[in-house]
Amino acid sequence: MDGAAVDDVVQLVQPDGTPSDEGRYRRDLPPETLSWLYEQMVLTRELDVEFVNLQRQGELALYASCRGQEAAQVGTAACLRKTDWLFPAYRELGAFLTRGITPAQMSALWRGTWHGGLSFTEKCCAPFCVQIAANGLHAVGAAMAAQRLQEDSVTVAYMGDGASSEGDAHEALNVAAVFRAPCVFVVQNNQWAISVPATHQYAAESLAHRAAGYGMPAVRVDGNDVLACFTVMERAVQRARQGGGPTFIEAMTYRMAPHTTSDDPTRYRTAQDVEQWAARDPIDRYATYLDSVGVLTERLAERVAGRAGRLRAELRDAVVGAPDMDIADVFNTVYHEITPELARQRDQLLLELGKD
Ligand SMILES: Cc1ncc(C[n+]2csc(CCOP(=O)(O)OP(=O)(O)O)c2C)c(N)n1
Ligand SMILES: [Mg+2]
Repeated sequence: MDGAAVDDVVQLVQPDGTPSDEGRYRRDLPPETLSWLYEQMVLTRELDVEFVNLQRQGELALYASCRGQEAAQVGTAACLRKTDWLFPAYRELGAFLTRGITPAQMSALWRGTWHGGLSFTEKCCAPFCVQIAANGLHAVGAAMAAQRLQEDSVTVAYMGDGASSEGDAHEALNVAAVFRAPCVFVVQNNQWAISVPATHQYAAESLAHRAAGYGMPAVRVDGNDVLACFTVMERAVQRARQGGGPTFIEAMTYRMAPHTTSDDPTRYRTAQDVEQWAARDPIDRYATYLDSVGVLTERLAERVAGRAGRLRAELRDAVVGAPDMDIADVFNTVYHEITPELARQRDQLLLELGKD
């Protein structure tokens, strides 16, 4: 990618909130965009806290927190067009929110009242993909479809460091590069795949170094620096839109929370490790920077706090007391038209449940 050397990690704002001397990606964004990025990150953090609370109160079956990854997710989703397609995994709350997916839509999967987030497609976002790396293939397929239809939309595959070791990731990356698919791979290297450290995922110098083998440009970015994520992504998206093919972005970040609410990370990582990353918090850093450039006013902080409160309440209202799903939908929505075998299984279950 122009100007980027895979050995560098692109950073525009340092952990203490002061600008870095990075010249290749520097970009003057208008104050509205700067404050919008801040708002999206804070809303993501607040909503994430509410999700965890709801799970702890027994209202959700499970939840996978994105705490610490707000910049990587918001920054990469914020520079897209509404017609560009997102192919998330399961931890992309910041990307979902930036795309306009509602708390009610996001929460239904975690509560088990609806599956996969089929309604996300109205916003050009694929449903959650828990099968790690499978969404990479979907993203490349969709990108190739756009290419053949001569649309200029771009697709984005979100993956983790762990997902990048899967066979599906290899196939997706290879096919994307060979056919110059307009797809950007955003690999959030959050240092962990459940309890497996990222260092066990690659023998290369970094995940991004692998891209050379596919013939694909790669860039490593500070995933806790929202401005760096935004500008690196903007350039990759532009390249894909202009027919230049895919890009591999490795966003260096950290999963601050447990893998999911069922996990206990104290069994495999040290408090010191977590503290070191806490000092690089993406929101604190950006707030310091915004303050120094006069964008973080009291008015903005109040507006964001007000919105956060309303969004948390919206999530809670959508979750608490939500009716159970119609179990027949598990079968009815597999294909456009249900097959005779699935219909037989559905009817048998309904009979057993006394719901026929
Ligand atoms: C194909 C497949 N194999 C195994 C799993 C079990 N699993 C769920 S999450 C996970 C780790 C994923 O780590 P990473 O890709 O780094 O994403 P992160 O959870 O860190 O966001 C695994 C192995 C799965 N969901 N899908
Ligand atoms: Mg990971």
